[in-house]
Amino acid sequence: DIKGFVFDLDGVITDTSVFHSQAWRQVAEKVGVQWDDQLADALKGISRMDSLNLILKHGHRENDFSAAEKQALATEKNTHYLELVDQMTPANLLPGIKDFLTSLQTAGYQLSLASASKNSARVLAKLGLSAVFTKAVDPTTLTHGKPDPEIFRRGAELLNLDPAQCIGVEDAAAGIQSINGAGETSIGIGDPQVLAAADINFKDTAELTLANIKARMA
Ligand code: G16
Ligand code: MG
Repeated sequence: DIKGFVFDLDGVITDTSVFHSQAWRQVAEKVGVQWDDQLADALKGISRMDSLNLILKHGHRENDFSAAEKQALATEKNTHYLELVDQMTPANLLPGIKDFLTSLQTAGYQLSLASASKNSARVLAKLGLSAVFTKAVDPTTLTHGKPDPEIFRRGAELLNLDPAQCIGVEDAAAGIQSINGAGETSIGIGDPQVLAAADINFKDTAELTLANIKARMA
């Protein structure tokens, strides 16, 4: 029986992926790496430094920067990203998310957060969700990021639940892989072709309701 939900943040609860992309694009173009949608998709759910490495590789510039230079580029991205985050309000919640979270709490499900973002506490506060997600995996304590199962396994542990008792919700292919590897039921939000590995697919967050989930699990 399902007793808990482990949520990704960016792209599921709010669309910070647009802000991440905007901030990364500026850095990519500054170092002469051409931006495209496929690159933007590949960065979803990936840690900050892994994202930078992927961008540099995409432009065949992976050997052109020292560790210190890379750190400076990552910091520059984050500064720009936080300027965008600080303009967020509860209006930035994706469609249906507020009602879905309330319905889960009312039905007695436990909730935790499995976001790769070091800024998730700040984003949650902006969205008015700090009290809803009192349990969040600290990404700085992870050995491996998504697609490794560690982060979603830890999300279940925070709830004192077995992974089989949890549903993980994700918008990124790397995240679905992490949920599946952890042994949880995976819900993919977005393009079902990109998220073909998910147990259940919804095209957007408006479809995310307990009734729809139960219908798909039956
Ligand atoms: C998110 C985003 C990623 C981002 C990562 C790290 O993961 O999807 O694109 O690179 O967080 O973010 P930060 O630079 O804020 O630490 P998730 O797991 O919430 O989708
Ligand atoms: Mg995400």
